[in-house]
Amino acid sequence: MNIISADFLISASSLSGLPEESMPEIVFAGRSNVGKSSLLNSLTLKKGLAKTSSTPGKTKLINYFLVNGDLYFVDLPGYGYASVSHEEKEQWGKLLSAYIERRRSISLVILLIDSRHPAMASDRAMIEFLLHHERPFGIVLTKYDKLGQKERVAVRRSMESLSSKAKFIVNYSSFSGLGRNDLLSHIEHCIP
Ligand SMILES: Nc1nc2c(ncn2[C@@H]2O[C@H](COP(=O)(O)OP(=O)(O)OP(=O)(O)O)[C@@H](O)[C@H]2O)c(=O)[nH]1
Ligand SMILES: [Mg+2]
Repeated sequence: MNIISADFLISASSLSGLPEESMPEIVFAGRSNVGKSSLLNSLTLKKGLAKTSSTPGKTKLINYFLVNGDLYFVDLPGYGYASVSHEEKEQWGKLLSAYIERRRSISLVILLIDSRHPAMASDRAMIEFLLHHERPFGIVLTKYDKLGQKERVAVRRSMESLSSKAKFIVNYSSFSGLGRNDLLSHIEHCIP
């Protein structure tokens, strides 16, 4: 698919603040600081579209972007961020799970996993959650530009067990654009 337009639509802090379920949604989920907002900017070729930061916990709300006038990209706050309070974590965990469980218009969840730390417990829990709720998901291995040759082999190996469960696994770098075309074509195939 080509992205012709991408514009910020709305930020929501609860399910009641979400837009009507009138368009397919592509959701970007993953641990805090994994590169969700950067990936959104790189996919849309719009640098400042989603706010990014080297400090984890930058995205705090569910952010909707209208793409090509007929679908939503949804940027989620990250999970697994150590420095927030227990209550905040619990509150966000509830919102995240309720969103993924109940939102019927989700066409695809793109789960971002840091290619340098591929088998973290919180990511595995997220995969179990998606499988349990029968949500179609694909995996993007982020920050691939940071990997050396040995790490590339290691990450491929640790992803092998998931390759039958995920719709796709894409190696990605928001800095170089590696994986961009690949991911866009996967997204296109998941839009009803
Ligand atoms: N080397 C490299 N760094 C990246 C890449 N993508 C993101 N980063 C860096 O990782 C940090 C976090 O990026 P964000 O896009 O803000 O991450 P996020 O997942 O949206 O984070 P939260 O909103 O806090 O959950 C920033 O310092 C980015 O510059 C990448 O492909 N390569
Ligand atoms: Mg973010």
